[in-house]
Amino acid sequence: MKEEKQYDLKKMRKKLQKELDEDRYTHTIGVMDTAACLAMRYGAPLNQALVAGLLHDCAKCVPNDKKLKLCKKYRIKMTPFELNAPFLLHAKLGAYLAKKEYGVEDKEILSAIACHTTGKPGMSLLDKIIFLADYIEPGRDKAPNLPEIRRLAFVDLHKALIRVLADTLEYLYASGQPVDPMTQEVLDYYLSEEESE
Ligand code: DGI
Ligand code: FE
Ligand code: FE
Repeated sequence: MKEEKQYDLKKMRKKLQKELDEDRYTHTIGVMDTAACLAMRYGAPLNQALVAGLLHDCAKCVPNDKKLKLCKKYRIKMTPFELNAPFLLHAKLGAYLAKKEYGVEDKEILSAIACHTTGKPGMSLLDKIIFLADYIEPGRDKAPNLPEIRRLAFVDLHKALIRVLADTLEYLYASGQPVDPMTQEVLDYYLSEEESE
């Protein structure tokens, strides 16, 4: 078996704490711990889950105009939707910063960070773990059905993923927020995957 790369999590945490406000940092630690639990449950590499969980929101506290500026500067591909909803860019920009500022080269970790907000079709196990951990970490309290989804996440990862995608879309439509076509595409992808099983 390939040996897992050891990251200096303590050093990463220190650096990250300077970039995030207190609530976001607390959320981040919740995601890191929850991702580790899910990795234990589903047999994903623990170190990847810890690092991806820790860094998934590393670009969250960058002001939106600066997110756009940095994405342009670093030639990160932006969709027309993201240009109008730059808060979504914290995921892609976060993956870039994880590499540039925190020295993470692992493409699987960078992918999980990049797709943690909308998801993407064909997510890896690690992508799914970070996506779910972000939604169910202990500090979250606003989403509906949290107790059920928290339980489901440890029983059936796939079903939990579909619930989170469906609930997120329902919330966005109900509250009149614009929906990234990617968010809808991902739910459709996983629903059709379920049908073909
Ligand atoms: O960064 P976090 O707050 O931890 O969580 P996140 O990265 O999942 O971002 C959360 C928000 O992103 C949540 O309120 C739902 C929202 N979101 C996901 N897909 C879309 C979206 N918001 C809009 N407007 N459109 C989307 O398609
Ligand atoms: Fe996020
Ligand atoms: Fe988050």
